[in-house]
Amino acid sequence: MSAPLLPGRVVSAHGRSFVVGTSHGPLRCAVRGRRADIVCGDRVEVRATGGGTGVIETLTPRENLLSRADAFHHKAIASNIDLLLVVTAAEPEFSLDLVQRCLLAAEVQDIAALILVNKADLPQHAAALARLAPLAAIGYEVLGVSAHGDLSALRQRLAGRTTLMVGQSGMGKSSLLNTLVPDAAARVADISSALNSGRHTTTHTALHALDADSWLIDSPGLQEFALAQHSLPELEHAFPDFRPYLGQCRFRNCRHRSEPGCALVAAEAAGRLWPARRALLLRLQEEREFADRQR
Ligand SMILES: Nc1nc2c(ncn2[C@@H]2O[C@H](COP(=O)(O)OP(=O)(O)OP(=O)(O)O)[C@@H](O)[C@H]2O)c(=O)[nH]1
Ligand SMILES: [Mg+2]
Ligand SMILES: [Zn+2]
Repeated sequence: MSAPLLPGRVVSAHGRSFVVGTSHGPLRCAVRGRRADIVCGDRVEVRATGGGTGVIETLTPRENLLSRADAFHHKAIASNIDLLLVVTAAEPEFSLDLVQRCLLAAEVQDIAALILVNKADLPQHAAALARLAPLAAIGYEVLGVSAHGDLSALRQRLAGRTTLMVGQSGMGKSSLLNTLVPDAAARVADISSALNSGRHTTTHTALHALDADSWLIDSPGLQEFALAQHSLPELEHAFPDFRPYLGQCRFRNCRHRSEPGCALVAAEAAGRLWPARRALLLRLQEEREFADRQR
């Protein structure tokens, strides 16, 4: 007689080898059949096969899946996310383009997002906050923290949820994890060695339990975040600041470049939109159109 099915949550996924957290502890699992698209955060049912191993038998339908895709590759990051933490810091310098792309990815999946500005202890912290002011004005929440300081405000936001941290290398995601989950033992490299070697400290996405019903997922540093899997209307609607103007352009198929009667161009000219937003939309359009030409 085979062992009963155990509910579990995918802690990490390396190729076709998975670690699944269960009430019986973590199990190193293979997956039944040919499917290998299981990702960190997935809820699954496993059958224990002894010696700390098991087989993933079923995948529970996902609430959402955060992913990125360019013309050639689709990369799933994690699933069943309640909150996306976009982690930035005073140094090294962060890319506003990348921050916005992370926010758009969350928006497309209807996942709440919070921008963290880590390293509040550094003198350049105020300047980092100032760079994010246009996003705060759009309505995104920005929270300053120090991974080595008081994280109670952040802890409150994580309670009862699954939170995914994303961001560039060196922003302090793993440091935050280590403070919040002291036994996470995430490797935190000295920043200079991490940057000089051109390698990222964190090499795999992994889920950690904060308590019985709160989870925190750390992910490797991002250098780019392509959104070419999304249609142009999906991308436009992922800009909350554009929504009052969408459908108001003279031409139904307006690309918001230099068409007459473009509502976005007009709003921008009137100072009601941050110009970096439409510039980003145009880059995303080009990337999507490039991807379409490869198909
Ligand atoms: N001063 C200061 N340094 C910090 C803080 N948080 C992290 N650091 C330092 O920043 C460097 C990078 O931290 P990590 O936690 O490895 O950054 P990461 O975002 O996980 O980087 P990747 O894994 O490469 O994506 C380390 O040297 C940390 O000690 C902070 O709040 N203040
Ligand atoms: Mg890390
Ligand atoms: Zn337009």
